[in-house]
Amino acid sequence: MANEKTLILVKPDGVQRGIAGQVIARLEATGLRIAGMKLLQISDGLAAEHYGEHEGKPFYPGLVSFITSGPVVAICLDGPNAISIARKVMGSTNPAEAAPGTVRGDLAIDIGRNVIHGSANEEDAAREVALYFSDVELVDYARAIDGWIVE
Ligand code: DAT
Ligand code: MG
Repeated sequence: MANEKTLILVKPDGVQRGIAGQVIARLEATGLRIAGMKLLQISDGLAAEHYGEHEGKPFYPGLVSFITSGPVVAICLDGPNAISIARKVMGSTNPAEAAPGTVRGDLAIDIGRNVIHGSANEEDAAREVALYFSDVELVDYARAIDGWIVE
């Protein structure tokens, strides 16, 4: 099992709606470990760095204005297959197609207000974690319960 770190954002809609705790609880309940977490307001510059791959697409201006419209909760999750496990908990990008039981399937209805971001692959995860967290903000620690989560 590959140990990975991934970057999660509870987007401004999730914070404004008061469901950040629910989203975090679903991720925590997988057994993945929270390595870093903070509330911040994303600047235009950080939004452009984060979503550079989408620059030029029709939805890009709306995406940047949305992600900078209020605070987000940034979380770094750590554990075996953290990237794909977090993506599974998130559900498909479009909430209308996201499976029940996923964050987007259960808590959202619009692709432009889909509550959560999660890194898509190892390269994105490394880049995105470094965008939001410095080394000292990422904590490596053991949990007494770890042996009940990973064999
Ligand atoms: P994901 O967030 O699932 O990784 P993505 O990287 O393709 O999806 O897109 C980033 C965000 O941009 C996505 O969460 C919502 C928005 N978005 C993507 N496609 C869109 C579209 N066709 N219309 C409006 N917003 C879109
Ligand atoms: Mg993406």
